[in-house]
Amino acid sequence: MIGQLEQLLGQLDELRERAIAELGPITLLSDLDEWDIRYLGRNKGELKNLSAIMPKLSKEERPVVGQRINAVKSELERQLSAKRENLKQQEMIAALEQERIDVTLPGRALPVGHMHPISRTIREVTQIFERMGFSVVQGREVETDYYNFQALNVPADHPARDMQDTFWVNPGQILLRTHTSPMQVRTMKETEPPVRVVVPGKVYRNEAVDATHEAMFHQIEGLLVDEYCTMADLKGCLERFAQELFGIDTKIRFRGSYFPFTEPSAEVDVTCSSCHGEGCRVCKYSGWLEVLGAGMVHPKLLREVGYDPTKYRGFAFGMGVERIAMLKYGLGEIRLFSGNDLRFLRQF
Ligand code: FA5
Repeated sequence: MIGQLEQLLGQLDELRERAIAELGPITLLSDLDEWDIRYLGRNKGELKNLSAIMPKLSKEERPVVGQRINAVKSELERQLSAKRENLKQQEMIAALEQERIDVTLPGRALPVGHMHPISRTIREVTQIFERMGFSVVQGREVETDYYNFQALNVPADHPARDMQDTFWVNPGQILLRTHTSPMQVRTMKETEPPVRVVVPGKVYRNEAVDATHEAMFHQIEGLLVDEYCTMADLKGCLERFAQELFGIDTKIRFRGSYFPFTEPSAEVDVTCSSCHGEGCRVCKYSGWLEVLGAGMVHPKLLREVGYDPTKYRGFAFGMGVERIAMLKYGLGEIRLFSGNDLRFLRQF
């Protein structure tokens, strides 16, 4: 029996030596798991197999073997956990080394976009009017014949329709708005006076495109209705606008004109911002540039929307944003704005 005990203890020592010797060269956590199962596994681990002999031992031998088994087990578990810790550490160091960020490298510059010159002009213009107490409202690009023409005092057979060639969606009924003026009628129908709005947006005209004409362009409509409102207020308001946008020494000039929805009507010129009124190529040596159409709201419109024309008066104006931007940036070609040429756009 003594011989069997000695042999068993010897086997335990041998197992311990072998396990520790195998543990040393392991470099992968997956191999470590295999080692764990082989020696310390609960079902078929080598230590478990040797423990199976316990019931066959005598009462005296059992504690001796039991203690040795426990000692070997604790030793192996301790070594396993130390090795696991060590491998994890090494893996982390390797990962850190591989993913190292060199904070001294110069950054990669990302291309930064900016606002389109037309959006910028719209923002500048509307902000000027906002400072004067106007609110900004948006209209619709697809309009009815009623709002685009009829309600603006342009009946079906009116020659003024020829002034704005129309893209029809449904001929005679639905169209792409030819100006932002339909919003005069819509706004007045929706609100009680006093009214003070500006309306920026796209408009469409079926006309030949050239250096100063586009088939799709932007307008900004202005409308003010109140009990006391005169042509002098319109003039003061537009003069203030022109001076804020083009410079304090800018002057404006009214020339008599005709729009069916204003009476009286005017074309408004500003002193050329290129030559300050001296005369140059941009203003065709006149010193003046036309920027918008304007006038006092026609009493027919006031009646149409249910306002009392004996109590209320209003003024309205409509400007072409592209034309304003051309003046502001000294450009002679309107098509540059819609050409999407980055060499042009990057200059703003
Ligand atoms: C109108 O569209 C009127 N609704 C303006 C108005 C509003 C008058 C309120 C009175 C009261 P007109 O067709 O002139 O008017 O156009 C106004 C501005 O739009 C012009 O002064 C010009 O700056 C611009 N414009 C007109 N046609 C074109 C075009 N094809 N391409 C670019 N800009 C244009």
